[in-house]
Amino acid sequence: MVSKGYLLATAVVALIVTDTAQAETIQVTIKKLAFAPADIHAKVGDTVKWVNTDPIAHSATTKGGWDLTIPPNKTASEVMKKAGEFNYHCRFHPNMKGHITVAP
Ligand SMILES: [Cu+2]
Repeated sequence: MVSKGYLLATAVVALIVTDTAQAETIQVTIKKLAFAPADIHAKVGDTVKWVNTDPIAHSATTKGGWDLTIPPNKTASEVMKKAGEFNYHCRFHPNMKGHITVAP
């Protein structure tokens, strides 16, 4: 006889597994001193991955938050932990700007 408690626990585990499987990686390419796309949408738990195709280093920097240096021809990733609207820029090239909307 399978208890109701067991069935509930199984359902909860299934939900968690499904949720994890939905986390996505969103790629932003850095090319010729620009983030492309410059405006992206993510959910909490998603990873944003910057791919630097330039021969020089860049960063993805947000005030009071993450600050990633992305060396030439390398990548850097950050998991989005907070919902909200985030402007970011490149520390080395203040004209390089991006925006991320993170849904809960
Ligand atoms: Cu830069």
